[in-house]
Amino acid sequence: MRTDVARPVRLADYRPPDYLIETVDLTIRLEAGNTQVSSRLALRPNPAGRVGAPLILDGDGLSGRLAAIDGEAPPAGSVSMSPDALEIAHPPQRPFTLDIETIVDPAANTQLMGLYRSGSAYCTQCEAEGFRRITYFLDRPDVLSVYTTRIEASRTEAPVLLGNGNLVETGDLPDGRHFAVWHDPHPKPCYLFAMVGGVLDALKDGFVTMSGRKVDLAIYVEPGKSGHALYAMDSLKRSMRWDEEEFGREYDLDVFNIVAVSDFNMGAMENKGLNVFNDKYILASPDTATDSDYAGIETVVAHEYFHNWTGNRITCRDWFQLCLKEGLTVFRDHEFSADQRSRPVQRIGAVRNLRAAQFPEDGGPLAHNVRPELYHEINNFYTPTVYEKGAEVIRVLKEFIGDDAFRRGMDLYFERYDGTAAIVENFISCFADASGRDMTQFMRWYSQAGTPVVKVRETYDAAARTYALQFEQSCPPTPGQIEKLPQVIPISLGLIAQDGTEIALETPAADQAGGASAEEVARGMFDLTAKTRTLVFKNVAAKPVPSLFRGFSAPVRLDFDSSEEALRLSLAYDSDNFNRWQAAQTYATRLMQASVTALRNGGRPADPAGFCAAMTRVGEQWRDDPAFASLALTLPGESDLAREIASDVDPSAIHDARRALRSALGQAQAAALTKIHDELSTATPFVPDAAGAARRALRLTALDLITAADPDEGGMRALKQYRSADNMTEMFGALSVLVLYAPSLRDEALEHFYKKFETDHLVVDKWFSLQAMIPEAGALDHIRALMQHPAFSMSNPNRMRSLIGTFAMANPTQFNAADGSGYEFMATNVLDIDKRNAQVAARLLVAFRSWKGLEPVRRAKANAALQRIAAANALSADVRDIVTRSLA
Ligand code: 0A1
Ligand code: ZN
Repeated sequence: MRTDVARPVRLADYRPPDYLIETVDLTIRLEAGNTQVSSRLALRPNPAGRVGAPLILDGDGLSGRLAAIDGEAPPAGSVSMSPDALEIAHPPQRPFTLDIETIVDPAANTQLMGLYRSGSAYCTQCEAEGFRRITYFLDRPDVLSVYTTRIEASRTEAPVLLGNGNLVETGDLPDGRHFAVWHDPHPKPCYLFAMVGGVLDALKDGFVTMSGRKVDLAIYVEPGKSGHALYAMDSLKRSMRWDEEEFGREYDLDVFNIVAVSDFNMGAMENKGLNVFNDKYILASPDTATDSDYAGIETVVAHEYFHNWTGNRITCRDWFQLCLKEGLTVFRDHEFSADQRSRPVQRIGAVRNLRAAQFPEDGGPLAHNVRPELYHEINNFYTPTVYEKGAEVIRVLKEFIGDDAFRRGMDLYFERYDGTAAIVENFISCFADASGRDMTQFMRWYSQAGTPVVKVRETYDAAARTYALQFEQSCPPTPGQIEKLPQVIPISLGLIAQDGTEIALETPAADQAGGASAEEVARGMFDLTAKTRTLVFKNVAAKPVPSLFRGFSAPVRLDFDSSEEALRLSLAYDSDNFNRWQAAQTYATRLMQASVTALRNGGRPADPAGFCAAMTRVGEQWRDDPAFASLALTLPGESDLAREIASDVDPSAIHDARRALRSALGQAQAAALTKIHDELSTATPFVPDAAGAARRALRLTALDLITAADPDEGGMRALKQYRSADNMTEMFGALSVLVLYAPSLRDEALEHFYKKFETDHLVVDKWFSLQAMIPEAGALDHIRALMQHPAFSMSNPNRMRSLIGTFAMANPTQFNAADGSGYEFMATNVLDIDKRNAQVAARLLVAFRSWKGLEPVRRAKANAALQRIAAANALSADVRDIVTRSLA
């Protein structure tokens, strides 16, 4: 294991490599405890590098030897070798070859980086720095090489042998062994290398590209499961078509293979022509996967496929540029999902996720720029900020310059930088050129951490019939960044009249006070670039209700004191569905915040009557848009509320406040909710499309609220639904209600569910995670008991995340138990897991990211748990980095 790297890596220190590697010829002889890797590298000095510099190849825990330089044994003393580096002090200053032999042990690789075993397969994971665990190499993304990979293995142990690129040769070897040779003609960095060998079944299909080329598609899965890959295959073909139609991007190899494995640190990996997936994002059938699992598969398959252009054809110069591929690719997968499903529903989901995962990061000790400038451990920068905020920044860019200039800029980017390792400035320069706009200020989105706040004040002048909106932006300090400068914030807005109609926007001309450009007015999109801006709207007959940041046009917090009446009007009439939903959320948040304060002072929850009345219309009109009704009727979560409260947070008061409002809403809407639950029960065959998912989501929302109001009635309905369900969405939804809110029915239901699905590991993960969420005092004891369950494993990332991760991230009252037991439990487990899998341990530790906002008693306990981790010996670089930054 690599332990703490004392020296941080800084963007400012970037230097081009001194040597380049043109071709890589690998022979990998697979054997569980003893895999031999022979690598022939064709190198040459880099004209942009230092002349005569030593050549230092990266390694990580390797053992092996340098067999030859230019085919000859290296002169004695010319080479030094350690597990972490191979150094040649005076390499030839002309093209030369190196032959390197290493031996690795895939069976003992518990970090799941480099070459490892998962189930019946050997597989690899090289991003970010895993290739150096296979062989010595210039393991940095700006060294692009053409790879040829020969894989040898026992035919029974690994009948399937896969590599990057196209298959060029296969054949038999003595002793029951065989081989396959793969060649990838596209130069790539080593983090995109992959190989797989194993006993796998395949689902095969084909795709004809826009220029008429035929591509063989295959998804490899554990034996017997190929029927569960149909939806992933369908998603892949739709992604390939969409990228052609929307971005003009065509696939560039004869084959595209996906392999699903059950041991994987992250979601999936975009290795060239050979994506490797956590099987959770591939395997689905109606009776084992929920609608949200299906949506996850569609998104992740698309994401990895889209990387072929944004990530692989154009890669990153260095890891500081990670958002160049990740933010852009998330933006592309969001757009894809919006086109495949419902745009507002997708947008609401993405914003919920941003607020739940990225806002807390940006508001706590782990805050960092979308493009960081320093890291100790790059694995810890695969964050919601780089991914989700990175995607929002692309959306801001598109709004700022408009759709046409955005598309022209993308075309320019592909044209100029194809085949290169680029930086964010390269990317942005294409949009500057395409739009003619100065992007200097826009770049602050990459260099300033923290969530900007936009404060808005309104003034209506009845006599002048004018309505003014005054905007003021600010950004809170974040670690190492106290002063912030104004950013480019596009504000999409509309005005709603008291009768619910949309008011046509009219402003003075751009050069007058309160004015705006004709283009801004036409688009309803106004740029806030200075610290403040005032917009004046003319011919406004009566005070309107503003609809601000429609579609969440910028990743900011809005600070605007709208009246309850305005929120009701917006909820009922806003032409922007996102803001209709937002109105319900804002309304509920305010009420619950008032309740939290009251409850902590020994009082009673705030009066919910106005809110409940406003929601009546939503409940009654569910047929118009079941997806919207379901989203609007779902109250903000406990962590949403904690984030809004931000300091002196008391998770148990938050839980009680939310429970009170859920139950009041359930009571007020009882009639409509039971109607919804009854009417939507008519069994329709399960189709995992947006319309079906919306109906099922609404039915579950109704069941949840019915249960909140009347646990007996809810429990009865849930039991009936559980028994009659013909798909996992309805079954697991019902089970969730039974487990979380009907203690007397819980055990029997859990036992039944486990028996029914014990052979399906993805369903068993759900079973563990549901129990980790029980918001009751005994939760932790129950979790400890579950860790002794035969199906639990401390080596499978999904299993650890389903039980331990869910507890920390989705059981706020118990993780934050006032006695500190939840924190201590996490500390113990993080330390234990860190010995085997540093990445998983570090990610679990991120659960403490908001500890500084807790009320004093919990805060002290969380601090103690973090200090205990920090004091431990032999921490991985991953955990050391997170714990140090968390405590700073
Ligand atoms: N590039 C992948 C994410 C990824 C990163 C690191 C990994 O190592 C364990 C695995 C996957 C993506 O964005 O999908
Ligand atoms: Zn990605």
